[in-house]
Amino acid sequence: MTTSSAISADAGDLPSQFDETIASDQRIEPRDWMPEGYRKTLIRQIAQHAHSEIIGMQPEGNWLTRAPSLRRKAILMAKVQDEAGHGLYLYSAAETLGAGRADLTERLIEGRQKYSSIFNYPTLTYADVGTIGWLVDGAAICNQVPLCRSSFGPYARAMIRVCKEESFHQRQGYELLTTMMRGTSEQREMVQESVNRWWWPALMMFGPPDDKSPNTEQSMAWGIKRHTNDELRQRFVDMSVPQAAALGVTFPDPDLVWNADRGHYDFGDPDWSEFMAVVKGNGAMNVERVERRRAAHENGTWVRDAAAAFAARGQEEQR
Ligand code: BYC
Repeated sequence: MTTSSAISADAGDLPSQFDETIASDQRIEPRDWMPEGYRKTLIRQIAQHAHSEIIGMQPEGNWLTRAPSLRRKAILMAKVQDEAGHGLYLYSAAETLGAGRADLTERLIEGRQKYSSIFNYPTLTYADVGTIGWLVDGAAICNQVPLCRSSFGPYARAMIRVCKEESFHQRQGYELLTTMMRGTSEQREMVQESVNRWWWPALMMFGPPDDKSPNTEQSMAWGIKRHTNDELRQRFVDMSVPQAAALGVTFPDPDLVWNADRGHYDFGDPDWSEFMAVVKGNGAMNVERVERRRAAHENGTWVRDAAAAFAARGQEEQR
């Protein structure tokens, strides 16, 4: 739905039009006036999200050459390619706000823009492919389904397609782990060990606690975010506990217990000092992830140059 026609405010009063659009839960589109802070916040979040999708190809890509069967390899290859597509939808959404993709990529490889903390952990066993699908993509869905109702049109529309694909990713991860849990005792131990490593980092994906989240209040007021970090983290825990029971694994949290009064699971606090260290670049894989992205970007220079020359020649011929 477009915004301008639905708004009755005086055409000259652009800030009021913007406020009314947000208040009436309509979408802001790229051609609409928007406050500079709104535009900057969106570029920050969308770019960070796009970078996460692209960097997120690396941990799973690590297992492409060692997948245990042709079927598993084909599934994993399709999933990793999907992540590249998600990055492209998101960079395109950022471009509608005036942010160039080349510039955003430079910012990523110079360490001036962030990507999700989760991708700075290593994938040590093949079970990690399943655990990433189940918990990491599961957390991503929990976080991203509400973003389908984000106030900025291009971002919300990109999220609809991303979420559909993420749901498939989550199911393939859960199916992989289910298969391993029906296997040998070594395979079951491998799954449990993997879940133990990924549980806390998955909880950190939702960002710092609400009282330490500088951006949440304004982003909620603008309808960019629809829920706080803690609300979504709680939703994820509540959703994951019965799935873990069905799978036959446990989470490494002694404080995880059903609270009948709240109607939710209580759970322990992630190690926020570890989160801060990873976000600042000191996680196990930060340097390697960014270096690999830089090398891929540099190795692709000739492709971009060739594509630009081809497009220029096409334009020349049309004159
Ligand atoms: N990692 O005020 P806050 C995926 C930063 S893709 C790193 O709460 P906000 C997948 C935050 O940016 C997963 N940094 O911020 C892909 C801010 O720093 P700046 C990515 C984090 O934006 C491939 C500061 O901490 N998903 O799942 O209101 C394969 C304070 O935080 C993190 C998205 O990007 C973190 N975990 O809320 C498989 C979803 N958390 O920028 C799977 C869209 C926080 O002020 N993004 N920071 O310097 C969002 O929903 C929000 O940006 C967040 C953070 C909830 C992540």
